[in-house]
Amino acid sequence: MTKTALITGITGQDGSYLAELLLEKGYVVHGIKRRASSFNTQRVDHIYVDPHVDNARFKLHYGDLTDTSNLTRIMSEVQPDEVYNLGAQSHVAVSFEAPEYTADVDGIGTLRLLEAIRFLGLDKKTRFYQASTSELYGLVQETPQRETTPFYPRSPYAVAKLYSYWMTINYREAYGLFACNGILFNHESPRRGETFVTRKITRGLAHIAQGLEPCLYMGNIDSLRDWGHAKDYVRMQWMMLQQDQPEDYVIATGKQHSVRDFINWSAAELGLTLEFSGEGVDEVATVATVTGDMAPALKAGDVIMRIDPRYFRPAEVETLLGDPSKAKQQLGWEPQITAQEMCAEMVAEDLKTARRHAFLKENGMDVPVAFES
Ligand code: NDP
Ligand code: GDR
Repeated sequence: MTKTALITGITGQDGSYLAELLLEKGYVVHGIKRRASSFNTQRVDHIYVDPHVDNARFKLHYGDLTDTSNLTRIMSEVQPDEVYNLGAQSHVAVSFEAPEYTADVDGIGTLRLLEAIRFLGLDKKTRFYQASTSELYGLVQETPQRETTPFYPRSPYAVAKLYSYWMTINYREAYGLFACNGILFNHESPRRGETFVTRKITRGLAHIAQGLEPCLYMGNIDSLRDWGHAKDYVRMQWMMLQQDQPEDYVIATGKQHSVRDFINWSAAELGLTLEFSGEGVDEVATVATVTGDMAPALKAGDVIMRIDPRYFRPAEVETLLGDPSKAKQQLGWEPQITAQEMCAEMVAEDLKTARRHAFLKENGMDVPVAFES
């Protein structure tokens, strides 16, 4: 029987990969997109189906996680077998700037969906996936972090997500809802938002290599993360909802790297070696050698990274490392793509765009401005 899924956050990184996966599996996929003053569906445009086509299996609805009646109406119309709650104000640094909005979307938004399922009497039919996060561990209490590790959130984002984590469990225990938390560690891809650290680096260095930007300004480059590929992680989101019993799972690679490592890998993909010198806010990265033709704008001695304290966070999560043993043992899930392979893919994609922009610039045409991130 054809299954129907509803995805919040379908226009985001994970939403777009998950929609692809579910369409491949024969699902009818409904997604909630926000109204914006300009187009915001770039990540799903390639799977968009004209609504005038008969039996279209992909449908977008205008909506917002802050709007209870809208969510309830969509849920009632769609009658989903599976709900994937991926929508969120997902930027940790921004959550310090907009804590109340973040709480509303990332915390109460989840409650609104859970209540809609209950209110509509869908609790026996609809399975629910909550996008929980390694940010719950924050100031880590145990390494590596697993499903039983105590939480210590360090940002308004993480505190809001903690509320959603417990609400998901509460609806499971109180109403027997099939509801799961995926506690996902950082995952990236060429579709990653431009202001998250990995994409900021791959996009920034590709632009610098092509002479489109002078320098990358970074925050805490000693921060340690367990980075995986979003494609691997959305597979696990689906797998969690196919089990006999709802449970929560850590999804991670079990390997940790620094932001500095990621800068070095990205540089290497562009044929560059770097030297780091100076300390703290005075640290810089200078080009040591250039090989190949990927960085025509650079020569040895160019400074391509500086520290800008504006990118330090009021409370930082210094280190995260996940233990995905439960996912491996119970579901047979293992990541297929390493962090370094993912970095190579991201640089290659960003270099293509940067080369296109460099060509336009050389020929006197307008190049999209890279706003600060
Ligand atoms: P993105 O930031 O790429 O996507 C977030 C999505 O949520 C976008 O579609 C966005 O819409 C939508 N959204 C934002 N605010 C609202 C709102 N008020 N109402 C409805 N939709 C909204 O995130 P990712 O794809 O990377 O992450 C998916 C989920 O997983 C998020 O909940 C995130 O917090 C969580 N997570 C992510 C991890 C990661 O490393 N990527 C790790 C752990 C958890 P728009 O396109 O219009 O902005
Ligand atoms: P994170 O991801 O906060 O872990 O949240 P992000 O890529 O933003 O930061 C990772 C680490 O890099 C450090 N950093 C910088 N970060 C950004 N964005 N910009 C910089 O210039 C910079 N310099 C250093 C950060 O301080 C941090 O330590 C992501 C999001 O996807 C969340 O939604 C998700 O829940 C978690 O991953 C798991």
